[in-house]
Amino acid sequence: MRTNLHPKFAISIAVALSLVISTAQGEDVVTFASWMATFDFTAFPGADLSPTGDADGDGIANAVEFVIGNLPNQTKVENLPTLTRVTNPNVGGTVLVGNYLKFSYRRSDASDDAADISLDVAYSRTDLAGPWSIAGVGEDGVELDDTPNPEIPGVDVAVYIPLRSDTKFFARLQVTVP
Ligand SMILES: [Ca+2]
Ligand SMILES: [Ca+2]
Repeated sequence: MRTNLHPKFAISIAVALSLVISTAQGEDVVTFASWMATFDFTAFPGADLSPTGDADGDGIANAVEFVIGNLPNQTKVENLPTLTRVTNPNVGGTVLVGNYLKFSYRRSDASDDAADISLDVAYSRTDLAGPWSIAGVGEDGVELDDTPNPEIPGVDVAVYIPLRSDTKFFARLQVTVP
């Protein structure tokens, strides 16, 4: 997805979803697998129920559906992260002076509780191929805000990354599952 938000500045932005598989093992009761087990997949015989699988064929991997509060057995493209350009954003009562890229995504409480799901926001000022930086609050001027979203239930997270002399900017949500 690439959108020219402000042609005057010729900023091009892109949002991507990526999935990283690691060998770490979680021990909490809530896991990706236990979440998947709560859904009926009879409408999708032979569906790939793994974290990287896309059981309902909507292009969103099962683990990402978990994170953003979507349904892994409903073929619907919705609630994807967004990236917008903002100026002097008010973040939790503090005005951040200057131009920022605001990366917004949904985080379900269930996925936050799951021991085997971790999440990073990564961004690149260079290219979709990277190098990617992991957004950390207070690092590189990055700030974060979140507000409850009872619909998921979970939170809507906004990550603010200062815009420098960038002509391109890319951000992505990285979901890591064992
Ligand atoms: Ca899917
Ligand atoms: Ca879905």
